[in-house]
Amino acid sequence: RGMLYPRSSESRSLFNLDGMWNFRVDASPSRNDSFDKKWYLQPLDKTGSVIPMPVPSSYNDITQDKSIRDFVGWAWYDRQFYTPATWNSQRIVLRFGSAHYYTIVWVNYQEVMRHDGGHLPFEAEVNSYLYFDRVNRVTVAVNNTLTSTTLPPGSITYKADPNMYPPGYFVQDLQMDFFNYAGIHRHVTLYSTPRVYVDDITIVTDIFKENGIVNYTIKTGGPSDQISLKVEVVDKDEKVVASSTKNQSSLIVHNARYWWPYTMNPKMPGYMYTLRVTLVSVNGTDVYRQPFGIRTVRVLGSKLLINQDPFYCLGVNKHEDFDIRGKGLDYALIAKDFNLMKWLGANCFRTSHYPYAEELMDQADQQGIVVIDESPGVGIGKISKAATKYYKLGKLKCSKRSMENVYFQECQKHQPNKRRIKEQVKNRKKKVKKKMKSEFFKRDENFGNVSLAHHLEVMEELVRRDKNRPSVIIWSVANEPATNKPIAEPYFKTVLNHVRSLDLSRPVTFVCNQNFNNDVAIPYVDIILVNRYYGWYSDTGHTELIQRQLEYDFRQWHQKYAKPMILSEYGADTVPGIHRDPSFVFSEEYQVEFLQEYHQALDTMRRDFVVGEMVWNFADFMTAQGITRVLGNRKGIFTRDRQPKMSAHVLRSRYLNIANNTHYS
Ligand code: E9O
Repeated sequence: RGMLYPRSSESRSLFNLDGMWNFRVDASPSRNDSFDKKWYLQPLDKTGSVIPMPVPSSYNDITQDKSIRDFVGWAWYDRQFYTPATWNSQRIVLRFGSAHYYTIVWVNYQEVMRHDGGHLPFEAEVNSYLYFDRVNRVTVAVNNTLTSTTLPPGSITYKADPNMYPPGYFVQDLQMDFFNYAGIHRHVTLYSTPRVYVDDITIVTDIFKENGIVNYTIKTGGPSDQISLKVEVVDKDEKVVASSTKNQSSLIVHNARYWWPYTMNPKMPGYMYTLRVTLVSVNGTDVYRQPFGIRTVRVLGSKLLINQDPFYCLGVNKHEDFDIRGKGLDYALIAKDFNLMKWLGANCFRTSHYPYAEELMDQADQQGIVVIDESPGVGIGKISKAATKYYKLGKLKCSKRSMENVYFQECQKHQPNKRRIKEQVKNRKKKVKKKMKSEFFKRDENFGNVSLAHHLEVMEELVRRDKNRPSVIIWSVANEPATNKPIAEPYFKTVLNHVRSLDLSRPVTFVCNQNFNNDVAIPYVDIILVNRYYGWYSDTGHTELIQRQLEYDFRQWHQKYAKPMILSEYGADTVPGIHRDPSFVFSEEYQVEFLQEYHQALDTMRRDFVVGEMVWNFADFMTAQGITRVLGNRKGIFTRDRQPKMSAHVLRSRYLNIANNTHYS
């Protein structure tokens, strides 16, 4: 089945179910009362007291109730609606743009679908559940619990100590550095199509001299009537420039306008054609208009080429994150962020660390901004640094401090006895070793068959949704997985190759924060994306080391793999308004100096094998509560409310300067 974006046409109508829904969480100790008591068989307000909840929005920051903000478990929504009587003879589909994460949907108290995973759309035909002569009710239960087999993965820890915690007390541990916003995050749409309909369209383009080649495949759905097709490529002036009557063909567009990132073609960026598909059957006519662009992406040697020209990514990493609505779709925010990206001179963003709203992706297509499209595979198998180090060294150095401790304790009790001290140190080492070892293998379930199967499914859903977008130039299957573990190799080989089997027209990768000599999955990527934090998480404060360390690191990667590279993250937490000269961590001066050191290093490699740089992060964003995060992650070059820090001006002059001095053929 396809997952075309719902678009109105002469044969299709849309009816938006956004608005205020009834809402209530199941906070019962078992988190399962709602199912035991069958809330889905009655109006939600009959099960207890409900509150109004906006859709789309995360529910977390809407109320004054901490237990809703931090809720883990089933959240329930319902609302009523009427089905237009004129749709009676049509096929009617109920579609969710996304809900986080596991969702069950009922229409008129009958289950119509389930979906596993946030960030991606799901839909079902609902004709047989709908009334046309009275009111309908849609009920949604959505569960945000993250476990070892969800994407993103997480874990639930029960607190056993009865002196410290009440019975059944548990916490949700995250393996990601952003707030676990939940709810119905995107549009809920009821739409109609004819009974025989256009189900899916796949378009892959190529270029040959001044011509565009449009390879397409169309799938139809519904009763297998005799059908006839008309497939037309329509340009921006509504002119038909190529056409066919086949469900699969290769069309030539003479003198095609290529789709370009706006930095490569400021006069005509993001040129989009439409594939107009007209399906005629005895059941009526369906018309669907699929936007697309004519362009190619290729990795050649150490270069990344768009339409055969080298592309340098002047990028930002983003989040779907804003005050009050959390991860809820917000058109004003989308427009503002694209204006800020243009102001900055950015030509690329990564959908860190999950697929973004289709309405946002549309803007990337139309405005000529390139996208690295990432799955929700963030923090897979994530383990502590110490555990990694232990595994790598195969032995454990007992710290001087703990030796001193043993010695000190010994002295208290007896005359210092060398043999006994040695024994004690040995025992201590053994204990720590055991703990470290169990720590290292702790998250291995993230690489198990259940996780793998789900990851493959998610990649299928992502590719199905975004395959026709010219802006998407790279698929990223994960962020910072524990690819220093041997168990990660078969897992990532399978995921990466699976994506290639779905789409051969784009490079495939994951975003890596491991070392050039211990990463087991990098051999399977087309382009190497590395996150680095020299001068922040290591050698904190020592900006003078950044150039040396980054250059050494990147040259090693390149020597070993000879693939193009992107610095996919680098950044420093910065509190706006804090100034220090000389620079000091968290000050605006530090962020500026930090970025500039990275830029100097990048400039020695960017004409060579480095094909892009992406600052972490575009804007400050919310995280879980923790002692290293003061109201969230502050590595934004913009504040959470989208005002520039000093660093934004610095990055802007760099990006504009590079874009203006890069000449494309
Ligand atoms: C992922 C992103 O979601 N990368 C993180 C970002 C951060 O600001 C986070 O928000 O923390 C950086 C990971 C860096 C790990 C470096 C460990 C080095 C220890 C010496």
